[in-house]
Amino acid sequence: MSTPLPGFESFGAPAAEPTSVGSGEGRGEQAGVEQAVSRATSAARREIAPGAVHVPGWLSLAQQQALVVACRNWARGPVPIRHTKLPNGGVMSVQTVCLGWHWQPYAYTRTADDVNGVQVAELPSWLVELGRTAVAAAYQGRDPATAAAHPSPTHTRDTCTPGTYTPLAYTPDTALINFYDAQAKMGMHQDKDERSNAPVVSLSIGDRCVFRFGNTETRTKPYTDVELASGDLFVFGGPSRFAYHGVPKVRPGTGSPATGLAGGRLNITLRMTGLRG
Ligand SMILES: O=C(O)CCC(=O)C(=O)O
Repeated sequence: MSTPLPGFESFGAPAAEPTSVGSGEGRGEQAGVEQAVSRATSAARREIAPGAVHVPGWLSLAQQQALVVACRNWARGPVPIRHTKLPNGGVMSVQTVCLGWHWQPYAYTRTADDVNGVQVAELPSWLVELGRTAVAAAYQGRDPATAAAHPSPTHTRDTCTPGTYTPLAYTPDTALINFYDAQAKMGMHQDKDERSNAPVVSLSIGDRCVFRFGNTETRTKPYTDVELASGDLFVFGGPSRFAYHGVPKVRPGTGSPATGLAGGRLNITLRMTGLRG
């Protein structure tokens, strides 16, 4: 197993892996979903753009703690967390580890050919379930502003036809786990290596950040700067699925060590790749 990167140690101390974070306080899956949806109803849920929803404080502290533990374990292997190399020779300041499918610019593979050639860890069913709950909470059971439907993972953004969106059909098959130290940032980009237009679910833990959410045409204005704090959920789908977005700034020292994260920011995005094999 390789040595963790500098900054990763501030990710916290090792602990046992959770079996589930999807059901909140352990009262069963349905109770967990209802609880998470109603938390979203009572929270200041805000639609940033059609199909792009910010739900502050959506994850409970226990869920954040469990996710930190799980992410720390995944960061160790089988594919260790690393700074992704870009085709232009640059290196991303964010450190990333993937589940289900490995992302490297600009494709998904099962093995991490740019790291150690090993197959990435599976995406656990509890994380799939959490993603499903997140989509239900963000959209409150409604079609995300006439979003294009994605009835099955085999439908691509090119073949999808508009229709009714059902959060239950949401079955993410990859997670990108990003760790930001105080200096890390992410430039404006589109998530467009997936062959599905299913929403992207984003969970934040640790330091606050400025999350810049833009438009589908250009990296520049108009955009909205959203403060993402620990426990926040952000879902973008429908007309916003291919909007440019990025993280221009992390606010060091603004997270609570109670999450298990001594410093930095953890972001987990769940996606449907639409890939097979
Ligand atoms: O860290 C974030 O909030 C955004 C992450 C992101 O844009 C990505 O992984 O593509």
